[in-house]
Amino acid sequence: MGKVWLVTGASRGLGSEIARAALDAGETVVATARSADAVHDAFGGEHDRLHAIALDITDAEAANAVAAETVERFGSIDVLVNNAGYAELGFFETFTDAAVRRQFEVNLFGTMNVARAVAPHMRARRSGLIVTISSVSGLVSNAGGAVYSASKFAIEGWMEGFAQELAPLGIRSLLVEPGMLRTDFMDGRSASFGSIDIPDYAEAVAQYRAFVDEANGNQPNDPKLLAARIVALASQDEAPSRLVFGDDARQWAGAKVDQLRQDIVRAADRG
Ligand code: NJP
Repeated sequence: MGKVWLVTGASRGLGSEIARAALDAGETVVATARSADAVHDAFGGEHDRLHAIALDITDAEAANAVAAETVERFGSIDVLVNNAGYAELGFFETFTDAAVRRQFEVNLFGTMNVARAVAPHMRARRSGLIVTISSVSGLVSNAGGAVYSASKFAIEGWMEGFAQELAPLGIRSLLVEPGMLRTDFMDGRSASFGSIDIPDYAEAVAQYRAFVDEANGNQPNDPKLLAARIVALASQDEAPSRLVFGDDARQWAGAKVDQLRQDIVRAADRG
């Protein structure tokens, strides 16, 4: 038996591609989403080394139960892929407080729930890899992405520190910052949009919605390629701790780094 992978958000998009790539590499995969049937549908039914379990990542007890069941059945969790997430898209003031909290409940606290459930099992074996699907929006924010970016910046800050706490215990971390991937991410099946009309933003919001509609289904990056990279990196002993994926992501992240460097130098010049 190869390694044991636990993947969240494996019913669609990047998560299902990662699960598929891991299966193709001979690994055992516990694939989760809010409905186990949705996972089975994504894989066209049963597969020897695929085990579908329902997990809403906002349910901490369910996350503990899935981690315990995985270890009991397969002996370990070697790779956790904390992938499940979605986007609240639109201008900040067009969101209710409840929508902003929902974004954090899933993207940040849900992701923490799963890490908290899995880390004790990895610590006990002094080994494991936690792959966290962040976003280039965890490094760079733009008009229309403030709420989503806030949740992904939070993931970056949390995971950057947590990774240093885990490293001495033999557990590695890979933070993944993709650019735009061709998944359901921008589709009404996944994304939510701000619901409050504010005339001051009306024109800019309409332009932003047109950009999202245009981009939906035409994103430049193939999730299969990213999934293959993640599976390849997981098999290396000296894998990098970050993967900025896609020309768009590398360009945005590079511009942000340049801007930060300039800001730091300018601030120093002013004493
Ligand atoms: O999106 P999509 P992606 N509990 O919508 C699951 C990040 N990212 O594959 O609805 C458990 O095709 C959902 O399952 P379900 C992004 O932020 C993307 O692109 O239950 N699962 C489905 O399997 C996210 O972290 C882009 O059937 C929950 C999956 O999440 C990751 O990539 C760019 C759930 C979403 O599939 C995967 O998103 C970027 C919950 N509460 C980062 N809520 C991009 N696509 O452009 C949702 O930089 N799911």
